[in-house]
Amino acid sequence: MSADGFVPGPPEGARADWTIDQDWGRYTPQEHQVWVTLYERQAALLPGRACEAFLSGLKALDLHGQGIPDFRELNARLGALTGWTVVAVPGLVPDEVFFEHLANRRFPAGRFIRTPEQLDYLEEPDVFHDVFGHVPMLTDPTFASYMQAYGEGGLRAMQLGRLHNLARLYWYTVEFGLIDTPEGLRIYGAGIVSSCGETKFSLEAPSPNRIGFELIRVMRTPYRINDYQQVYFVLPSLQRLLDDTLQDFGPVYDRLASLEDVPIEEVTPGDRVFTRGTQAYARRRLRI
Ligand code: HBI
Ligand code: FE
Repeated sequence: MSADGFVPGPPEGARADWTIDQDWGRYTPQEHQVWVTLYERQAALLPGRACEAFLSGLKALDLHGQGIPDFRELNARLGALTGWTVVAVPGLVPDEVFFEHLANRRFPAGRFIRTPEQLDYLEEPDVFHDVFGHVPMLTDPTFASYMQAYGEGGLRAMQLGRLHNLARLYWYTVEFGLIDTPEGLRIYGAGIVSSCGETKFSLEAPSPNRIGFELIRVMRTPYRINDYQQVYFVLPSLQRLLDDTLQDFGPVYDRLASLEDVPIEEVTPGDRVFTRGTQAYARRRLRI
């Protein structure tokens, strides 16, 4: 519930948990074509850039370029692998509803798909961002457990008034996370793998900082939602993310209470620096 405990009711036609039927038969050929266009663009870019877990998840789920997946088929494969299922929702759902689904291994995916005019950016997560971006990683048992732990933690963070810190953890891992591998940095964040421009920018641009993942450091770092990131945090392994999240967050929140936020473009003395960025892109875009 939000600060005053109020959770808005579901929109017209949605169930109490905000889910709707995907009703796959109702998608038009034009909508399927948008998926094909986006899929083919990303499928050409991601080998050598996305991490192994993402690429093998894409294959295991048989997510292909023929059109928007039917969640019934998708869930038969995904459910057999890690017990996760994808549920259709009209769009963003209240935090509490979102966490409740994650805690029960249900991933809420927007049913709608962006228009051809919105290929490169859209405000709200659509079925391509959610299913192509988020779902392949849910085939990895470690990441699947992290996402459920995150949901459980989210409900607790709301009660403790620490949601803004936990949302940063989600943002800098689930949405925009990088992982270190013997072959170099690779992408696992959904916001990156579903974006043509940011797939290249996150790994190759000299502008952003790339800093080793550290839980408190991430939770102290604000983010901007409508442009490429100024900092990317790099995991040593997916196991590290799960291990750090399975601890009791009480002491974490206590430590955060005594620490200031870290300015988004800053590199701090304790950081493990992979790239000290120029911030030239951000300066140009934000005129900072
Ligand atoms: N709802 N459908 C949907 N998808 C999201 O990714 C989502 C959400 N509601 C809240 C939310 N994400 C963020 O506040 C997370 O940080 C919790
Ligand atoms: Fe997302």
